[in-house]
Amino acid sequence: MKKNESHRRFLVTGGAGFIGGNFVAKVLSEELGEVLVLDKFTYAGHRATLSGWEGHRAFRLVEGDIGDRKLARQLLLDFQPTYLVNFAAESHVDRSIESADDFIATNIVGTYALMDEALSYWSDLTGEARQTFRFHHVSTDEVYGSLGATGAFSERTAYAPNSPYAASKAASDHLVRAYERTHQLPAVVTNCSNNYGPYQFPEKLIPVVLLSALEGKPIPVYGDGLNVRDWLYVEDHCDAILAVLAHGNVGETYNVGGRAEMTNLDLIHTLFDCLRDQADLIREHTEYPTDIDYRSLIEFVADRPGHDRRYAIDSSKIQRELGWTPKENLRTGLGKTVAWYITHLEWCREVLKDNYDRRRLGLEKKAQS
Ligand code: NAD
Ligand code: TDX
Repeated sequence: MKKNESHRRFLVTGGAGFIGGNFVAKVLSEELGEVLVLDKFTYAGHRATLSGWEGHRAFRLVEGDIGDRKLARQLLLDFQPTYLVNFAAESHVDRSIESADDFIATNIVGTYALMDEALSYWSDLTGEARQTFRFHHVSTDEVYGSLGATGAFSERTAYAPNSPYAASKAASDHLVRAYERTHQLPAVVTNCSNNYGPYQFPEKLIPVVLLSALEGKPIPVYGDGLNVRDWLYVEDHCDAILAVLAHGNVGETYNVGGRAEMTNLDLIHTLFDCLRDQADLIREHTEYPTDIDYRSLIEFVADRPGHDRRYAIDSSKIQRELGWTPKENLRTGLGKTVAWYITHLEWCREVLKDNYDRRRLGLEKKAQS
C-alpha cells in the first residue's frame, strides 16, 4: 500500500492489542490513512499500547464491544471506513482451556454481529467506495490443527481445530467465508502463524520467557519443549495484511508465515543468546543482574491439554500472488524484540497491574461463577 492512498480509512477492531496496536502504528507512521480503533479493553487491550498516537490528527479511539451492533452501526456510518480489519478476539489458548465463554462471545458471536453490520453498511455504498471496501478477518494457523514431522498448512488444508480458542476462530472463519459466498460481502481472511514483537501481552511464550529470565525466575516449559511453532515478526504480518487489503482477491484466504520453524526449547535458548548479547542494554535500563545462567531457570511443567505438536505455514500463495515476503529473519526479529522488552519494562508493569499475576493458566477447566 502506498502513501498516495492516504485517503483510506481503517476501522481497526482490537487495535489496543498486540498485533492491532502494531498495525495502527504502521498505518499512522507510514501515513497510509486515518485510523479508528474499536476496542473493549479486555485484560489484553491497553491504552498504553496506543499512547504514542493520542492527539494524532488521523487517529481516534472508541471503547466498545464488536458485538454491540448499535455502536458498530454508528461507527460505520460516521467513519465510512474503506477497510474494516478485525483483530478483536480472545487470543490465548491457555485461557480458552479455563473457560471458553469469552471466546465464543467475542470470536464467534461478536465477529458475526460486526460482520452483519458491515454487510448492511457495504450494501448501501455506491461507486468506488463499494468496490474498495474490504472486511478483513485476521485469523490463525491453529484452525488447521496439528502437523506431524513434515509438511505445512496450505489454504487447502482441512480445518481441524484442537483448542477451544482454535475452534472459535475456525467458526468465525467459516462465517466470514459464508457471508462472502451468500451475501457477496467483500471479505478476505488471513491465517497467520505465531507472531512475536513489541507489545505482546506477557502471557505468551516469548514475553513470559524474557520477563522470567530477567527476574531470575523459573521459566515454565510445557511438556518436553519439543513442540514446534513457525514464528513471524509482527510487522511482517502487518505488511501482509496491507498487501491483502490493497491487492488480495475478495473471497480468498491467504496463509501467512515466517518459514521460521523452531522447537520451543530452541527458541528459548535463542532468547538466552539475545539476552547475553544485550547485557549492556540490560545494565543500562534495568536493575537486573546479567550474570545469571539462564539455562538453569528452565523448568519442565505439566503439558498443555490438547497441545498441538507442530505448526508450519506454506505462504507460497501470498508470496506468488501478492509479492509479500517477510523482511525479518528470526535472529534479527528476536534481537529487536528482546531490546524492546528490556527498554519497555514499564509497559509490562502497566499492562499486568491489577490484571494478571502471571500464574500458570489452562491446566483445567475452572467452574464458572
Ligand atoms: P491480543 O489478545 O493481544 O489483542 C486482542 C485485542 O482485542 C485486545 O485489545 C482486546 O481488548 C480486544 N478485544 C477483545 N474482545 C473484544 C471485543 N469483544 N470487542 C472489542 N475488542 C475486543 O491478540 P493479538 O495477539 O493481537 O491477536 C489479534 C488477532 O490476530 C486475533 O484475532 C488472533 O486470533 C489473531 N492471531 C494472533 C496470532 C498471534 O500469534 N498473536 C497469530 C495469528 C492470528
Ligand atoms: O509459559 C509457556 N510455556 C510454554 O512452553 C507458554 C505461555 C507457552 N508455552 C508453549 C506452548 C506453545 O507450544 O509455547 C508455545 C507457544 O505458546 P503461546 O505463546 O501460548 O502461543 P500458541 O499457543 O502457539 O498460540 C499463539 O499463536 C497462534 C497465539 O497465542 C495465538 O493467538 C495465535 O493464533
